[in-house]
Amino acid sequence: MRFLLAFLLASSSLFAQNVALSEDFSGTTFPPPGWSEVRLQANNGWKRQASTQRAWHEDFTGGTTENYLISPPLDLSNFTQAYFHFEGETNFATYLANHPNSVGDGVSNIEITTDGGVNWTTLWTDTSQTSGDTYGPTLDLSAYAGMTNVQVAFYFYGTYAQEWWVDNAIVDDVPVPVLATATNPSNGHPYFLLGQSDFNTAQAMALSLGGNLASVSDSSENNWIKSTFGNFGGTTHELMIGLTDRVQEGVFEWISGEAFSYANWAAGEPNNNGNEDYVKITSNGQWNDFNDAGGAYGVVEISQPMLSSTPLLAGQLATITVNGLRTDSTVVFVFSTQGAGPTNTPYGVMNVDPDMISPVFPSMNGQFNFSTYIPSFLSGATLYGQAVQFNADSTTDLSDPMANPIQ
Ligand SMILES: [Ca+2]
Ligand SMILES: [Ca+2]
Ligand SMILES: [Ca+2]
Ligand SMILES: [Ca+2]
Repeated sequence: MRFLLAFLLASSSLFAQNVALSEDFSGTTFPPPGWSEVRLQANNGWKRQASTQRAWHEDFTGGTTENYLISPPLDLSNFTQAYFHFEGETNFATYLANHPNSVGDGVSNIEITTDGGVNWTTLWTDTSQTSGDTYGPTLDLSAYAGMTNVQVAFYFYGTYAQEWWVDNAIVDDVPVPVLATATNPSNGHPYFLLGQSDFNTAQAMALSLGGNLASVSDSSENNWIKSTFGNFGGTTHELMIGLTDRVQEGVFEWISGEAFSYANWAAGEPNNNGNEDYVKITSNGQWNDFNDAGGAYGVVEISQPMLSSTPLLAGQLATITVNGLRTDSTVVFVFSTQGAGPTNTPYGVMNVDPDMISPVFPSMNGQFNFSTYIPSFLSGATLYGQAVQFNADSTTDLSDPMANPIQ
């Protein structure tokens, strides 16, 4: 059975992620445009620390200080779920009121309002035990999805107080944010830096982006990842890669399935100290196995294009998406309802029995998608498909074949 897919609409976007707020405090204006500060007690206040490019509330010994650093009003009306991510560091933790050895009355909160600051709800409070603690929590704002005029704030209170740095305040609709993206010129692969999370959360996000946590196959790739993402935002980050020995202790495997050969362990590592089954690139580029309970910055690598579709319903529109495309490539799709192939085509041996080859589309920013009408007479058939990426260096990459039922 032959049919033509009608290419009704082609569009591209870098992420499926919707972002309502993204502030890295790299601009010299403070508070940043749209942000505001409310000083309930006149003493001291929020400022920007230029050396670390973060928002900063110093400790203060001259009395009581109480200040809100407040985001612009956020429109979450198109969100069905929402999350607030930020990064923080606490100094003088014993001045927090809830510290077990507290010597102060300090409070550091994340608070939220929907009425311009008349009423605030506390979402998170700083429970740091140790000075110099860094953390990267994700707070579920899904109760506020669908609303407008949502504002989040960093609230600081204290007398002889703690010191607090905050950075990378993001409101989006994914449980771990994408902080940065870059393409490695030596292999053409797109990479993404994720916010802090455990391994499984980061890998789930990697899959949704069309890739895996990164597989590092040589020193060139290791050095590129370290130099590209290791100092993101002006602060040093250790980077979680896709290597784990959680299946069998001491047997490390790439989560992508690539063969494990290259390694760059630091002296004495991996030591499985306690139980360490995940791996991060440390500040000098060498690797350490670690326990992911505290979260880490994951690095995602997209090694080949991935083809997917929304549910295929006869007589309705469906959206077909290719993720993981190089920015220098063009792409074609081959489709069939006749079988899985293999078949020789002008584009190589395809795992479809082709009766339709799409026009050549440019790939843009790693992802390409289009909508197509599924004729009603195809109900019960299977749509076989595969994408071919043509790279500027004359190489080609085939996506995994798709075989999706038409309902
Ligand atoms: Ca920053
Ligand atoms: Ca790789
Ligand atoms: Ca281990
Ligand atoms: Ca270790």
